Amino acid sequence: MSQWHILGAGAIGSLIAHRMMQSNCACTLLHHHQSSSSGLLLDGKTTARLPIQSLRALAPASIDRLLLTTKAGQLVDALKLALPYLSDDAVIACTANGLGFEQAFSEVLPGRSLHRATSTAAAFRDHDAVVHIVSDGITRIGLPESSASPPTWFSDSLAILDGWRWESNMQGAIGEKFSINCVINPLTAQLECRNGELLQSGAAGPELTALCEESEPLLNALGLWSRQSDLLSAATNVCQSTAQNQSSMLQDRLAGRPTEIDFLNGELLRRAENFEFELPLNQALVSALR
Ligand code: KPL
Repeated sequence: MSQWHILGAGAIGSLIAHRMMQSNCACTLLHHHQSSSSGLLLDGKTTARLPIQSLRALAPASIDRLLLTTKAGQLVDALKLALPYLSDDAVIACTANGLGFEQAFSEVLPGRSLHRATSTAAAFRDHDAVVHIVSDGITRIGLPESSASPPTWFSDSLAILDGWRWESNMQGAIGEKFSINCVINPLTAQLECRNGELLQSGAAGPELTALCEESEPLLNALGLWSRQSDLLSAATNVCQSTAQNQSSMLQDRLAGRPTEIDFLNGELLRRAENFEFELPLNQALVSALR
């Protein structure tokens, strides 16, 4: 079994590295800082110390499997830093939310595939940089441009982890996650509320209802939201099942980090240019959160 290298020691990267290490799945958590260090992680009542190696300490061409766990905005820069350490046929995957970085990826690595992973895992990093695991959720990984069956590198490593599934319709999974993230994340970031606070007496509140009504026709036209159920019911279900969570965009905003708005509603507005939809709520959210 070859080794996974996880680049990005934030909440999701630390969670995945921790689970791999617990499952004896060979893995190294990396950051791009000069020297190696360690991070603290709270898994229920158990505290773990995670070794974090410096990317620069690796030998050239020594990465066979790279999982980029940075946010969308840092993904291409992280990939560029990792380039000298990638073997010729390295598998590359990322967990970032959103769309719109595919072109930049292809410019850095022409002709190579970027596997995508979408996750319902919830974890956050507190003010003291301690990562807290809230839930492992389900993580689907696959190749957007093909419906290939699980490759060996999935079956012999990631498949061992609880909640990891190979997704043969990754394009659909990305569109679904993108649509949900476009309606929940910016509202929670703007209103500074937990996901459950977008609901009123268990049903969708006015902001969530209005944003779903505005966005769904465009998401449908773009082929991104193709589920039978309407977007509002699906978003309401996610808010119910993740009621206590702070969305990733709210976490970024509260921590003063750049948000993923450009890769969510910003990208939606870019893709809307050929259509005639009125999108005032999306426009206002992008201006407020950019
Ligand atoms: O994916 C999420 C995120 O916060 O990015 C949701 C589904 C909204 C859960 O918080």
